[in-house]
Amino acid sequence: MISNFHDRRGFLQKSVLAALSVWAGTDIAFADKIPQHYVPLAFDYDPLKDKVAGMKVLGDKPWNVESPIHFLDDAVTPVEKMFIRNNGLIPSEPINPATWTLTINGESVKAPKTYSLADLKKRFTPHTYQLVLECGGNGRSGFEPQTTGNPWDQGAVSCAEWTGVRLKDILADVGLKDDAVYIGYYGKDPHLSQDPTKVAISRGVPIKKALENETLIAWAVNGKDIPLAHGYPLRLVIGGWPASVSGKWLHTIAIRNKEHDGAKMEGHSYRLPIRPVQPGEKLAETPENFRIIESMPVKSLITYPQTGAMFDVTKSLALRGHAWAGDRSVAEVHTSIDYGATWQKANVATPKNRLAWQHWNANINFPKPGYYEVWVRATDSSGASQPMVIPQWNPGGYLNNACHRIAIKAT
Ligand SMILES: Nc1nc2c(c(=O)[nH]1)N[C@H]1C(S)=C(S)[C@@H](COP(=O)(O)O)O[C@H]1N2
Ligand SMILES: [Mo]
Repeated sequence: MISNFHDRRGFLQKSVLAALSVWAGTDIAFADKIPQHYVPLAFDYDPLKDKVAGMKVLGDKPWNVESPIHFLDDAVTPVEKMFIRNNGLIPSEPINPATWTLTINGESVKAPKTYSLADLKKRFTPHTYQLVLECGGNGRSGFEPQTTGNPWDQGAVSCAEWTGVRLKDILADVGLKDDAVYIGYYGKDPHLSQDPTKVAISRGVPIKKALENETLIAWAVNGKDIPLAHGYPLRLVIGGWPASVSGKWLHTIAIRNKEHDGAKMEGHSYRLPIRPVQPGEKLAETPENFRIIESMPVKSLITYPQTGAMFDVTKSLALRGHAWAGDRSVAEVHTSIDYGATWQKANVATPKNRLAWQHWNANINFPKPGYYEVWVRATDSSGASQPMVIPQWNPGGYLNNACHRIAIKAT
């Protein structure tokens, strides 16, 4: 394998030079002088160009960007407000959807098979679903002591409308062996080190989750091409589980006869200790001590009003937001304005489809002017509800689903 930009000796590939001159609309002067491994500015993609102003940038190597919570007020998250989570570099190679392929291989396929993007669109029935993608580390900044990993607040979540074909339809066409237990994805994003022998991330799910109707191989989001930062031209989309299983820039899915062992499947990556640990405790990172995170826990957000809002105490205040619960649905949402002493039941809408978030709203009256906090707490279809405070500390800082709170002032 060679780097996606330079050839084995480190020179810019001819195809890259060709794309560069198309971009520039002219010849590239001194093309032979472009230093080895240098990325021309024309390819220095800035994902913030495709975002609304005010997104929170956690870092640009790799690019990690989250939404302030009040940006998540839309019923369906617009791509301009979707968080970005990258483990490696955004592919800088000019991507040609006409030559892009998806290969299904691995120990548990009868024979490997490769599809062009056009094949996928032509040969299988497209489906559209609203799917919650939430980073397993969303809320990590709430843990004490801080863990390694991006210190997300609560904005590493989205629910957009994805269009593609069902992975199960493709796998039925490929033909699986009886011993298939897991899938693993591979994307085109280079490792941060640019070392072509290293993989930034390659995760997967058990075959049962992979074969659900809502597991899509998607080429569109909210009716348009997927933006480059979110996996153009093809990605896996698996709702309800840590979004790290939704591989971007997808080119291969391996069907495995054992748990997938790609990058970020090991150690404490996207895993929880099997027993409660003390905050800060160091636990040997062996498979016996950790289990892989599967369905995400129940959670809710107040997306309107935003914290800091002022309102007229003589009128009731219309609150709203979303709630979701991994593979389950949300049964109830409650709000409190008295620090959890009493709770009022909110209205909860049914989801657009399985694995979509559910909208809730409540009209609340406030007894007198003053400072208030509004807390929200959702309960899932199994009766589990969100903790009031930070849940069990864990070495990766995953699954903080503590109740969301806003501070507002009645005048
Ligand atoms: N190829 C590839 N796929 C990837 C990642 C990545 O770094 N490379 N990051 C994963 C993680 S950890 C998350 S949370 C989601 C984020 O999806 P988004 O950037 O479209 O919001 O993509 C997942 N898929
Ligand atoms: Mo993530």
